[in-house]
Amino acid sequence: MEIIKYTFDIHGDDRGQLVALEELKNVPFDVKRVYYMWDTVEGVRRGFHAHKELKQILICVHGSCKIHLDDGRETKEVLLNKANEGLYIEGLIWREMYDFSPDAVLMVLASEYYDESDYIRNYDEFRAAVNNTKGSC
Ligand code: T46
Repeated sequence: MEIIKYTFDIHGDDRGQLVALEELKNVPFDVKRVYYMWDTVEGVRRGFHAHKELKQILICVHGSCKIHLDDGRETKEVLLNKANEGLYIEGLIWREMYDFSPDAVLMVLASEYYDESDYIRNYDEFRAAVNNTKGSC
């Protein structure tokens, strides 16, 4: 599984730092939704699902967290700890977010509006969907 991380330009000066995110410029899709999570309780693991169509970029704009990725063939762990670094996730990838620092703010840019029918929240269903995809290649 290829890990795709974007490093966004920092427009820093003596006042501080600034990152600009622009759809179809440094973000590879139309951004229909932005959401973010913070105050994540110590030891909590979130996610536990895959998406059928959704494309997303995860940016830990403050603090740090880790992302567990599983494409049904292999798993990888990704550390997010830079406000100008984004993890791109598309396709059938099971994801879990964990090891949130107490000050972590995880922001997500998404290509679609919230749609529960795009979620696969059962791991066995996820594996079956991956196998179906393999079969159709
Ligand atoms: C993902 C990972 C990285 C909404 O009403 N609208 C939204 O846009 C979102 C994202 C969530 N919700 C509601 C649905 C649940 O009642 O907020 C609640 C928490 O959502 P969920 O349990 O799905 O959150 P996570 O942290 O497990 O997963 C989220 C995203 O849902 C998911 O798409 O890829 O972050």
